[in-house]
Amino acid sequence: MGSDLLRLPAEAEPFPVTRAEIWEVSLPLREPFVTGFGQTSTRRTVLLRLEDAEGHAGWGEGAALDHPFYLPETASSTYSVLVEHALPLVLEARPRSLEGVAAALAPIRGNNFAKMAVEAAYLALQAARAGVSLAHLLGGTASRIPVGESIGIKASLTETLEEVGLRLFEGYRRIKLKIRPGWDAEVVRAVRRRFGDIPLQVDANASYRLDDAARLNALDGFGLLCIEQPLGYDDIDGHAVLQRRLATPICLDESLRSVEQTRRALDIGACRNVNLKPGRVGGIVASLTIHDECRARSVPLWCGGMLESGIGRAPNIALCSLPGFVQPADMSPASVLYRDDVLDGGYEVDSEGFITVSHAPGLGYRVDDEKVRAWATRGHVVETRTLERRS
Ligand code: OSB
Ligand code: MG
Repeated sequence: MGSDLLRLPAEAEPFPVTRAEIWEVSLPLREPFVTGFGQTSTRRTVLLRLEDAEGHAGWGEGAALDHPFYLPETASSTYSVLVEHALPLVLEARPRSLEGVAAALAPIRGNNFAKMAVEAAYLALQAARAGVSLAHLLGGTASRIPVGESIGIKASLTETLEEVGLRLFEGYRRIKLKIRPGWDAEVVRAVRRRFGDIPLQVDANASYRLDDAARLNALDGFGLLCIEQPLGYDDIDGHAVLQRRLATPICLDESLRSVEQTRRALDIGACRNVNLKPGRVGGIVASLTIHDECRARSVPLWCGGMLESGIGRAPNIALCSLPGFVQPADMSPASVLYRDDVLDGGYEVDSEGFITVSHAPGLGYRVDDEKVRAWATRGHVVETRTLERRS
């Protein structure tokens, strides 16, 4: 299991956690994010903080959305699974490695965002203890990663063109337009007319049916990098049929929730391009395996986003420094999505459209604990030394 790139010591100390905090926080989204699955207007997310006896801390995020319209998991289900199952399992198993954490969580079916929170917090804690960065632990090599913007469905073409123009001016290296039946060829045509041959792709978030193939064929003439998740969230086979009828590469997002599903989709030609979200596939170990698989097959791989807080984006940026990530990531900084972030400082996108990979130890960014507490809608603390629990 896992990748030979991982630089964690194979036999570290058994799970060195003396205190764990789970927080559900409500982030101040600047504007509702509209997609083929509907509108996301509030952004609760779940944060996990693991602390060791020396006071080192590691943060992770379980970035399911507030609602079950993207995938079945929600912020609420992630919170309960973490409190009731995921955290107790790792505290009981006391794994000594990231692979051990993944193995301890394996009895939990699905609930991938909750698993990612635990793996990410564990990795950040180990990085803090070793005084190294997440990118170093993962064996990343790139010092900066290219970024694209994912632009939600707007009230008008004018608003869309304004936002595309702004992001291109700021340096973003690729534009992704959210589409759905009725908001597709027209918006793509308008963007091509105004901005010419820019790197452009679309994301349908499972809002089409195979019967709409003609409608999707209309997009073939625009030279798109890919069409992301046109069909049902669970429909790998349908995408294989559709891909044979489309010239544009299909990229899967919702349908790839495990290593096995990713292999199957690639084996049967359901996609030619992979959007990897570590939370969607159940963690960092699964992400490393998918990375290696895509690299071995020369499949273009890129990192998607879940409108995470900076805590959730940090391990994703570190992963993007691995050589298999060849296309820009959906990784707009918190300053674009939120009025404020739980990170103190965080990261920005430079004028050439890159994020500099953090080489600071641990998570790589300073978490503002006061903001976490101020935005918390609920929390759960476990002190493992005394086994005292309170809610
Ligand atoms: O389909 O890629 C998606 C956000 C939430 C849920 C699903 C998706 C998205 C995005 C936003 O496209 C990308 C980002 O986090 O910046
Ligand atoms: Mg998507």
